Amino acid sequence: MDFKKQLSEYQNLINAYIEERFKKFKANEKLLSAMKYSLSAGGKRIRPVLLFAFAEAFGVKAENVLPFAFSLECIHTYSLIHDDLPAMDNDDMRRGRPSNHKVYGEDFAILAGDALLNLAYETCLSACKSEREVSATKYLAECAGFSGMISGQAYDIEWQFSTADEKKLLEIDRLKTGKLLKAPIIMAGLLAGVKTDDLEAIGDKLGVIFQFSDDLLDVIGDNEKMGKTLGKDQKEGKVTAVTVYGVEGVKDKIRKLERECLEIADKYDNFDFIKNLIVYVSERNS
Ligand code: GRG
Repeated sequence: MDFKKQLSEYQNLINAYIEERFKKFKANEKLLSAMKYSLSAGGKRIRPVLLFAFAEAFGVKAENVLPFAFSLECIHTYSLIHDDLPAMDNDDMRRGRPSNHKVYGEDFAILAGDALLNLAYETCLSACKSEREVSATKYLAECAGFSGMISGQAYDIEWQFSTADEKKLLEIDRLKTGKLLKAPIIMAGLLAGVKTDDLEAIGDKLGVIFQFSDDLLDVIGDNEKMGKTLGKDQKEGKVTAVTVYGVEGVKDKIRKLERECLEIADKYDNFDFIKNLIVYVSERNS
């Protein structure tokens, strides 16, 4: 199937699942509305798509990993809601709309994030049928938790305005963005009972590509396509891949990592969609 068509099929699959789940929830109306506001605001759904793509390449149907895809998107969305808060990155726009706290207030934005995080694990645990699902859930918790994404956010807050330092930059990126990007790839392997160093390598490299592209797009991207305020990192003097390597330097690094990922993917006969996805992530403009 054509790449764009398959991509939108995967995006539609997760979007429909989100809609279905929310129809059944009963809770405080404003809280549910705040949760749904951010979760349904669009977004590329790259983490669910990565999970579907790798799971299907290993013979597990996308439909069968939906609860895990949903949980990844819930955790990602909670991190964006909390990251946009005035106490964190203080962003007014996200996914092309006013940030959660701008619409629902800081109190409900915090609660919506907390609720999405809990919903993620509730969903994973309800889908645990064997040791495979338990391992995937545990892996997700490690990636999102105190030694993963949250640690990355903590280092980012501590180091963001220190002098441009490649080692610190790579550590922030590996944890803050990389962990949740790598999670679906390894989770797909765990759910399918496949473990290879190749998945680790693609996951690590794709995480760096993703954050470097984000830093690049903050400088050369289009506000409308990105759906958030650009140029903020530079204006605030934040250390990013662009301050460390320069615009052309970052582009070179992304191209090199993209080639390395494609070389690994080439070893597998049925990785055509995955190869296109690697190119899509590496050359994205939103
Ligand atoms: C608050 C615990 C906590 C963590 C926040 C991920 C994160 C940590 C903050 C987000 C800051 C940020 C913009 C990071 C750059 C990479 C990134 C995660 C971009 C947004 O992800 P996309 O491009 O967004 O997948 P969409 O909207 O397409 O889902």
